[in-house]
Amino acid sequence: MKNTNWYKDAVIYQIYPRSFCDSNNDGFGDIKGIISKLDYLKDLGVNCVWLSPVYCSPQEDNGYDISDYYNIYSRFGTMEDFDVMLEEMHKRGIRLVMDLVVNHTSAEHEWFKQAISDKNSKYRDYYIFKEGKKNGKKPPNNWTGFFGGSTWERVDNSSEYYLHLFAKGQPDLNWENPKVREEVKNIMKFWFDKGVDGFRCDVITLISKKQDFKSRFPTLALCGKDAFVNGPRLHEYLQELNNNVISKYDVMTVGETIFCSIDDAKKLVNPDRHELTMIFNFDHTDTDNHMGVKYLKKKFKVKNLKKVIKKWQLGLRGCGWNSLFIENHDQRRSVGRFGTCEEYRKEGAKMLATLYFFLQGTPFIYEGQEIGMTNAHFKSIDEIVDIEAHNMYKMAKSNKLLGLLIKDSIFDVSRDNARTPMQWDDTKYGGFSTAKPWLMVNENYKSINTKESVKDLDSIYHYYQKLIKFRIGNEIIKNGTYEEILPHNKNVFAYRRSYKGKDLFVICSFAKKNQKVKGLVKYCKGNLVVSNYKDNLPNVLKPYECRVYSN
Ligand code: TEU
Repeated sequence: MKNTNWYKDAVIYQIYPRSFCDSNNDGFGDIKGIISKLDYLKDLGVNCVWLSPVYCSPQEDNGYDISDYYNIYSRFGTMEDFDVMLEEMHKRGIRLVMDLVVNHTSAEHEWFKQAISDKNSKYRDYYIFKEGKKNGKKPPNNWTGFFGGSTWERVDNSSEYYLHLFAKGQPDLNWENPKVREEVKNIMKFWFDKGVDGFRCDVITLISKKQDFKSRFPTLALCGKDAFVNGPRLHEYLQELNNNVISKYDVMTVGETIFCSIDDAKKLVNPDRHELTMIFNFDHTDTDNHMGVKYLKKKFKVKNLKKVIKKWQLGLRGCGWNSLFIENHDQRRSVGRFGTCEEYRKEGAKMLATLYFFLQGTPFIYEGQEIGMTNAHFKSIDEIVDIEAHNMYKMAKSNKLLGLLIKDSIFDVSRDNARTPMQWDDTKYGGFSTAKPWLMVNENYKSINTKESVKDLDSIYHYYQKLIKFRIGNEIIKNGTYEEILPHNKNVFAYRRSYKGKDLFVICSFAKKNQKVKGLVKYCKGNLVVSNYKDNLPNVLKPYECRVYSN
């Protein structure tokens, strides 16, 4: 099947179904709710949706723990609802990318139920069971997982353990087993045959594990990481999926690849290698934490962001395609992050939007980002639902050192900051539902909501609409070179995109106050494409000011 590279002109909107829109007022978002907002997405201008998991799941990790890959979780709706949603999306020229979570299943999946109840089950080898040490009193090794704690759970009445890099309810699949790979191919074919346009592949670089399963030198977090990140057979597995399934459809795949170097990425997204279309790398979202662990906060510096953006813009040029994002369901909101503040919410949100929307790659917008939704400022752990934050909270309480390191960041960086219900209007629960939602609504919904944003022509919503319109089909943004300008200015991030003699100058200030920028006028020539201020001073940038000139 000829791949039309449609993703190069895509602007993708991520929907977190639990928090988007509740049509049957049970306090939980659903598919009919999504259908009711498709015209809103059409008007915004996006032409593709990434839908976080809607499959059957006990929801221990909000759907990233799947118990049946071929059916829809009842609180989200039915397969009929799904088919209507897909048809209504395609009618509006909106493609659909689903979430493929196949590093692990739910412990409620029939495969795992049989695997754990019968040592001789054919499904036992679908997972990773290992003999524990000291007759099972101790786990097979000292690996530690993404939600904290050991990656091993002991099997009842046995000296064996099973591997789970995330929650106990998310046992890892054994990709060494060709039957497991066949299962994954069948799942992908099922949804592609339904007309789905692609997959976001959850923690896809964890599927291959080094088979020694030996303990590693102890580390503060993710001990054993070298054994389960970018494992030895990763590329072989991805090429098998691509050759057998993905290449047969005009679809895209975006892999979630934590701890991924540029060299790793080149292997993963080089079209000649037939693996993935693009990846999500987290170098830019790790500019305000230590070791890629969001709970170990670090002061954000513009120079670090400049460095990683330049690395990826130049590094993948001609050998791969970047994804571009500043928010998702695992990251706290960008307003108040990356050097911005809530005092300048509008200016800061528009500046960050401008910064990443003129880069080469496919931009993603996370639900609520287009209206500048903010973090929730949780005051107690009881307000939080996310398993990761609860685990961190327990660990901080039981481990003094860890407590010292992370206790003040848990509420700030918790993933639930991104998962508060979508704010549609100023009615109760922000118009998300008429029933009490599964997670608290951000108390600022009366002033920050889509109804207000659509009415206010100077809103962040209309600014994104303008950026999307300008960028789709723009050859300079799509194919132009990337060159940093004003590299030494520690408060200004600026770059030039050039293509066939045409330029775009993108200038973004990260300063909370006016700042004189020597040599700025040199770049302020041609048409002013966008700015987050109505009037601009020659050599001065106002707080979080951004401008784009084309000539
Ligand atoms: O996230 C993987 C992942 O890297 C995040 O868990 C991240 O490491 C974590 O938030 C660090 O703080 C994917 C999904 O996006 C996430 O929602 C799931 O919880 C996870 O995989 C397991 O499926």
